[in-house]
Formats: sequence, structure tokens, C-alpha cells
Amino acid sequence: MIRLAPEVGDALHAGVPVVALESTIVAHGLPWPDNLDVARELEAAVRAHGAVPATIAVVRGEIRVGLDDAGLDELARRGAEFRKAGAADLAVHLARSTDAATTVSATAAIAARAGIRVFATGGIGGVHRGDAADVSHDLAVLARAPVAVVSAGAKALLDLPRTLETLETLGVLVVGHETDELPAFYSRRSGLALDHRIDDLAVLARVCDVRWRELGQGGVLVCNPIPAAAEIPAETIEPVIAAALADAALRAVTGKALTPFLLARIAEATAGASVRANRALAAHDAAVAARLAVALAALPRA
Ligand code: PSU
Ligand code: MN
Repeated sequence: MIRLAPEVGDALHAGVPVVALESTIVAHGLPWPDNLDVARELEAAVRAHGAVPATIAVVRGEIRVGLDDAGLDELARRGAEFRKAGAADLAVHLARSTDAATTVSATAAIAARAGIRVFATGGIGGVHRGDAADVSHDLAVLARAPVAVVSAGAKALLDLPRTLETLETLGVLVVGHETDELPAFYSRRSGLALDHRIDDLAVLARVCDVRWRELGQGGVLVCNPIPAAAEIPAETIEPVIAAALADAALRAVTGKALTPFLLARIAEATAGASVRANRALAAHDAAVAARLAVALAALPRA
């Protein structure tokens, strides 16, 4: 039930670097029509850095690894008509032949099965503020899937200290790329120190390879801060996040609907500035992911 786009299948077969991209950010995380621009921009950033992009989604019950432009257009245009699927939801969509956008958890699980080792996204899910029981399935999949996820940390609307603690509990290797701190999505810094910083992507590729091939371990979260020029200072975005969280509590928005609701509220309240920041950080992640995939493909093979 996994259908590889011809270009992606050929690349995987030939050892050409491939970068997976998720579809929930397109269908649920960003407003139309910016979402289509972002989907195309992420693919272009991957190509510009020497890798083949593979946007992953479930279309009419089939897992697509690599969407063509018509596929990206349908995903962006129909948006929330694609259900939001975590890894656990996939079987239902496949069996019922429905359309679903894949979150980080579903995309990482599929990428691992397809043999794609690098995946770029904006920000992973994590532990929600206030409700310590709402922990994204992204973290559990990251713990076991042999995939490097390049992101600007976890989304700032989450409880970042608890999210970092949970990553540690689960045994996810968290590495800063050009940072000593967990980035805070819209802002470069969170004040939360990371144990590892690796700026040289050839070294990071070696670390990933050792982790997967020698140790048989799982995911690597590569934390790549938003470019300074696109950053929204924490003191600007925090009150906006607080207001969005209060609104969600008032309307009793919980579960899968919560993250999309908060992102939409933040986009409205910042008149699109959050969307511009999200776009810039995701494109930067795609570029670094492609460079990491190129470095992995260049490792000597036994
Ligand atoms: N990153 C973004 N925008 C998004 C998401 C990530 O820049 O919309 C999505 C991802 O798909 C992530 C999901 O897996 O939000 C987390 O949702 P939840 O908290 O319900 O697990
Ligand atoms: Mn959740």
C-alpha cells in the first residue's frame, strides 16, 4: 500500500539522497494559499541542496511517497478534508480508502519503512502546556524510527521543558545544529541547553549511521533554529500564544484539533507574521535536511 513516486523509487534504488516531507503542515498547519507555496518551496529547497523531495500523504487509501505538483495542489487546496493522521491512524485510512495528511509520527514511520533516512518539518509535536497528558505521538515514533528529523525544535505553543525531558526519557538523540539550545520554533532560543551540538553535517551523518547501523537505535532530532532575519522575538509571540491557549480552553478544543486551532489563531493574531516565520524556518529545515541526506549518501559503505 506504499506507492513510491517514480523519481523517489529510482533515487532510493540508486542511493541518491531523498528527503521526506510531511503533509499535515500543508493541510492543517498553514492557510490556503500560502500552504501550496510552502509545499512547493520545501520541495525546491530540498532539490536546491542536491536531494530528491518526497512529500508523504495518504490519497484514497494509498500511501504516496512523493507527490507530483497536482498532488501537492490537491493536498493544499482541500486542506482539512484530508484527515490528520498520526502513525496509529494509518491502518484505518488504508483500509477505508480515505484521504489523510500525515503528521510527523506517521511520516517518520512511513519514511522508515520506505528506507528514507532524513525528514524535514517545521516543528515536531510534544507535550502540550497545561495538559501534561496530551503528549504527541511524534515523540514515541521518533524514539524508534531510524530517521533524522530536522526541525526548528518543537512548536513554541508546547511545554518545551517537558517536551525535552520526554525526548530524553524515550531515548531520542537530540542534537543542536548551529545551536547549543533547543530552538523555540518562532524564536532561535528557549534557554534549554542541549547535550550535543554538531555543526558539521558530515559528522552528524556519521553519528546517525553509527546510531542506526552499529547500535540499532532509533530517531535523531536535529534542532535547526529559524534564520535570525525571520525570527519573532519570544516577548512578541508569547502573549499571542497565551491568548490562543486561553481561547482553546474556553472553546474546549482538545486532541487532534488543538495544534491546528492554535496555529490558525496565532496566524490571525500576528496578521500572517507567524506564517512567514513558519515558512522561513521550514525552508531552512528542508535545506539542512537535504545537505544531511547528501552527507549520509557520501558515507563509505561496508
Ligand atoms: N510543524 C509545523 N506545522 C504543523 C505541524 C508541524 O510547522 O502543523 C504538525 C506536524 O504534523 C506535527 C503535528 O506532527 O503538527 C503535531 O500534532 P499533535 O500535537 O496533535 O500531535
Ligand atoms: Mn495531542
